[in-house]
Amino acid sequence: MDKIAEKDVRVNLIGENSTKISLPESIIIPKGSDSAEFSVSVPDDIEFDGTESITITAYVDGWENASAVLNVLDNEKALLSLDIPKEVCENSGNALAKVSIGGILPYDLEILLSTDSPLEITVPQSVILPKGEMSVDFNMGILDNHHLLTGPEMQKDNRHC
Ligand SMILES: [Ca+2]
Ligand SMILES: [Ca+2]
Repeated sequence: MDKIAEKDVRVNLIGENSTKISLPESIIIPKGSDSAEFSVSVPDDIEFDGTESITITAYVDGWENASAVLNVLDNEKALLSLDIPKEVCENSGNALAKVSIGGILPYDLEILLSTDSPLEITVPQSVILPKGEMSVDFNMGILDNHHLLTGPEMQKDNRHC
């Protein structure tokens, strides 16, 4: 306010997007004061939703409204993580694997997969992570190549199934 309140003044507050922030419905500017503080709480969600600009409006009946914009930044990180068994037997046929993201998306996400040993392990070219999900399972094919390691490779790791 540009002058001191002569009596308590109730100021109504409206946030444009009530799912991103919550704030008191109203605050009181006490008599003899020209301002009052209020706090805005910002819940942590799990959606990849980017920065949202939220207009907060303060109004008192018969007065001119005041508005200000608050930018709420997203804290979800664009990271993938992959869960696969640490070891599998050559003849085990297949193994379950899982790829996860650190939040949820409002659309299906195609995740591309590849392996550097296509003669030993096959993976689908891609998997679809459905919207709203944080992970998707897929099968890795484990191929039996009938090769026996010899020489230095044999000494490096000679465990068997
Ligand atoms: Ca979050
Ligand atoms: Ca978010």
